Amino acid sequence: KIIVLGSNGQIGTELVNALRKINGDDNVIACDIRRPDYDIKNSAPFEFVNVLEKDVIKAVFDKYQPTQVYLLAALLSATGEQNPKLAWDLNMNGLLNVLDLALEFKTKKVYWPSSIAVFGPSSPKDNTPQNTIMDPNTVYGISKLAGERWCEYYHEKYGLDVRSIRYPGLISYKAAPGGGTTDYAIHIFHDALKKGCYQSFLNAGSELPMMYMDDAIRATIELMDAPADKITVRSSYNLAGVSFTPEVLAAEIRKHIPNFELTYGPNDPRQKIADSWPHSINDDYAAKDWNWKPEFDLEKLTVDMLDNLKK
Ligand code: VAH
Repeated sequence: KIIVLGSNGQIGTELVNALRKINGDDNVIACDIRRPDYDIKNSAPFEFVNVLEKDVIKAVFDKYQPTQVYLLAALLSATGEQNPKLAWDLNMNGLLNVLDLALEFKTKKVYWPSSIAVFGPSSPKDNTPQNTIMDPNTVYGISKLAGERWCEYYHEKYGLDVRSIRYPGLISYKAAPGGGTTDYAIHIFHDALKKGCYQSFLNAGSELPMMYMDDAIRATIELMDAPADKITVRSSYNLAGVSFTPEVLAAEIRKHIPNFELTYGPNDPRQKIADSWPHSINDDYAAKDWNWKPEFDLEKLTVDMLDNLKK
């Protein structure tokens, strides 16, 4: 059995589908604090779980005896800044609860997502290496960096097989993103189709590392399927997809919606967050250790987003 905590979120929604296709519906237990938008009585297994309530997670572990656990419940960068203590509590104690239970129940593999938000103003901006200066200045980034250290610690000290990826900003059409700095790259597609224009909260030239959700899900499953002795990074793997600015994304959208207009809003707190992050990521370790290769470039992801949102 596989447990997915945070199953209703932007990543969880698609990861649960992908894992169910591979492992069968009943073998993947979706868990979230919120009710999903489908009928849970007649669906594949769903459990209400708040990752801060260890006894509740423990009851779920006890019921299903999972071989794998994915912990996706978290507060993202922009929401985290509005409630720093809650972000720290949820992102950190949620992780520690799951790591402890995975040890107790001898869970074979644990997955936990990190983010390129672990980098900060002093990190190199271009082709940011796996190992470099890391001085995140958002509570989200601080919690992800601390979480990476804990993952490596549980691996070194207790032999727990925990694996992680530093996701770039993720672009998808199925579930809404939850309060991140990279969310503009999703809203822009919705508004382009609906209104023909979009007001960006980031500047024209804000280049950020991004990735299409299909690539992110495939990367996650490929990392989890890789033989343990190939995994040389036990904190979290750098992963690169495609890097672009709002301006460049708008130009790509205009190839399909020629009159699309992009304007820029008044100064937004998310600009400062974006300014502290890398422009592009070096993912040589992922390529070497488990053959990572992205499939979606800007052209391909733009076509796929527009096609699917039109439906
Ligand atoms: C955020 N999407 O914007 C997240 C992310 C790379 C950024 O982790 O907060």
